[in-house]
Amino acid sequence: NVAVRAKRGSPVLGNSATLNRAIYILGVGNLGKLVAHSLARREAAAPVTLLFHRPGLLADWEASGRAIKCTTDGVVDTRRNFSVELLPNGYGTRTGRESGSETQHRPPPIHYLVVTTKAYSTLAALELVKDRIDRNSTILFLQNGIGTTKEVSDNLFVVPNTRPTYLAGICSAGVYSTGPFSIVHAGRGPLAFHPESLSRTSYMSHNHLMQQLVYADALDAAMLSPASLREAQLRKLVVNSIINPLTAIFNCKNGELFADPKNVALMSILVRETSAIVRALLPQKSHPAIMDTFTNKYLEELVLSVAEKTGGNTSSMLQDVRAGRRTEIDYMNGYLVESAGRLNLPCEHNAAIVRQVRQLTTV
Ligand code: KPL
Repeated sequence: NVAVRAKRGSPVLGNSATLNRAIYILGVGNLGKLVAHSLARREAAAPVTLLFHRPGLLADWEASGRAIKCTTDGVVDTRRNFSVELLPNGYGTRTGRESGSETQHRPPPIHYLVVTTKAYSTLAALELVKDRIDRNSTILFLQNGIGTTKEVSDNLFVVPNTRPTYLAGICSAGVYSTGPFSIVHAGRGPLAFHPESLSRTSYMSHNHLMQQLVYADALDAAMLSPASLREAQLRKLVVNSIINPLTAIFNCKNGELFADPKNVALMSILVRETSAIVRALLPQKSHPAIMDTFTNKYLEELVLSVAEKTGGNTSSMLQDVRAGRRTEIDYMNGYLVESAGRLNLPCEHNAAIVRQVRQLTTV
């Protein structure tokens, strides 16, 4: 693998102003909490600020003793070194009156941001902080599915040379919640990222966020080459586009899905259609060893093994359906259908899955 991993303990580059800049976390679900906690547990941790998009989170935060508790292999680790910020619906918090006129606090700029919201909330969430982000900022997108960075560029940071540096990332860690700010890190899984565009701040040696991520041991973070990241994203897309909607449709845990041979047969049909689409989305001239990881057989085995390893999980899509939330189907099978349309490839099965999942929710 072409992972470029910074050596543990190598000197942290950057001046003290850079090192004191906070890393903001937008989307404090399970993954957001894991990233925040992992960054905060380092000895020389960078300041971490949690961005709350609703007052209820602030109440939960207070009730949790203003701490994130993370349990790994039965060992509980509680961290309190966070700042929190409640995002208002527009910026400027009233602080008082001066000479009869109201003064406003300008919220600080955001240099480093990790976005762990649901894929479909990305735009709305980033809209709240976009005025604090500029071309010197770096945003790591860590979400299920594919398509959010394009959406953000098309709608928020429209002018290419004023855009922040985007890090496209994926994370396979298994995390579940045991309380509002209490998580269990149940399965270690790598966090892989790569800058989507090249700018000065895209280089690991210039980028404080990238360095902090790779130094956070619990994250197993590494920068991959663009091709390797794309391959990993597409493999994860195949897994998510099968396990997530099928568990939502059949209303079962991941480990129960393939106990029924009918579902195994359905999975094979979906893998056949999906693998043809993702193979066409792979970087051109992918190495034959990589192509071997996109065969129907390999992908079927991958789906079965993830379903088994995460057997006790309720998939994120089934959780969304049960909670009456919107699902991420548009960024999973929806992305496949859209790509197949462009590439002139068959996608009737994925299209049917998209329709079925949409019918499960009213939002
Ligand atoms: O990523 C997942 C999800 O639920 O979104 C899987 C791998 C299916 C584990 O539950």
